[in-house]
Amino acid sequence: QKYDVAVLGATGAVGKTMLEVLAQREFPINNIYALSSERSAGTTVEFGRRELIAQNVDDFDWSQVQIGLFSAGGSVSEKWAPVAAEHGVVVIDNTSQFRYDDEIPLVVPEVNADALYGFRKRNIIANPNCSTIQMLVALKPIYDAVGIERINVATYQAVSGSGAQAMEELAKQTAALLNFKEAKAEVYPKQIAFNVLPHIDVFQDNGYTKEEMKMVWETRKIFGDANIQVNPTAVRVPVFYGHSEAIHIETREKISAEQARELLAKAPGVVVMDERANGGYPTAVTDAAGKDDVFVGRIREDISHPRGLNLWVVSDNVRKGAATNSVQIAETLVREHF
Ligand code: 2RA
Repeated sequence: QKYDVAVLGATGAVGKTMLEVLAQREFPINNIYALSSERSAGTTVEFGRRELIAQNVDDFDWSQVQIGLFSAGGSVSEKWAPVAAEHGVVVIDNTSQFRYDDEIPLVVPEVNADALYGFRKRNIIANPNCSTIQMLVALKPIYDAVGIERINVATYQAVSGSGAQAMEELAKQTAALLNFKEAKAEVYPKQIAFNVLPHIDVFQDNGYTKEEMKMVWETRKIFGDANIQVNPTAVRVPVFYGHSEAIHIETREKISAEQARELLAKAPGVVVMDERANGGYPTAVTDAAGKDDVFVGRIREDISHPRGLNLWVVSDNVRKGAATNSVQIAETLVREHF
């Protein structure tokens, strides 16, 4: 069977990648519609070897499609996801708009595909935040084997997570500085080139940022564990594609680095790169960018805690962190639920 699919936000970094991944993975598509705001309507986007013209979502007839992949900002999803859902469209939403709604599944197929059984309640499925996705793909096998009580994580997040203007800012600042000119900070509050900013999304009353709290809220919902303790620090780094994470967990039962390595090597969606030698670890630029896997290295027992384990986790934030996870949800749906 083939499906009629719409991508809303088709001219943005994630939307373009959704189209790229749908084509690359040969998702069974009958008709494909690229949807955008009025401002971006008319823009040409690629779908495999085809070119699509982005249509204004305001004029779109949702009865034409069965699946909608959304990534055009929370307010756009808030407006159009219920409209599409009422037409029977299954919406897979990459924004944070619906993630914390108890009636809406928040899904990483390798981690909690069973949560999809509830999707018909609202016909909306939420795609988790990129920094949560890669962390939980890596932690799932360990969580199932020995339980996890606490997660400390520091993230090193690429500027593509902020969108095209942020990528342009990094490039412009870098060029300016290399030419002994002043680096102007407009997208970010401070210079990002050759610098790191401990600030992603808005500050909360507890001193954490919303990006950090998303990792707490989403980990608990996806693992179905209201008691797991999560302590993130989310940092923006001068990298274009690929988020990196230094993860320190406290497990319920002791697990050795070797046991963890063996579990991870068999885990779906995980690639272990863990040699204690030069280059024996994954990095965003050399290994993760452009790929769909979650790469894990620097696996070692925590010398400061009897049941502690440390991991270094890297993944392409636009692909597995957004577009590919969304397409994998759609693949799981058509394979098992439609
Ligand atoms: C970021 N995870 O990296 C957020 C949203 N994509 O900016």
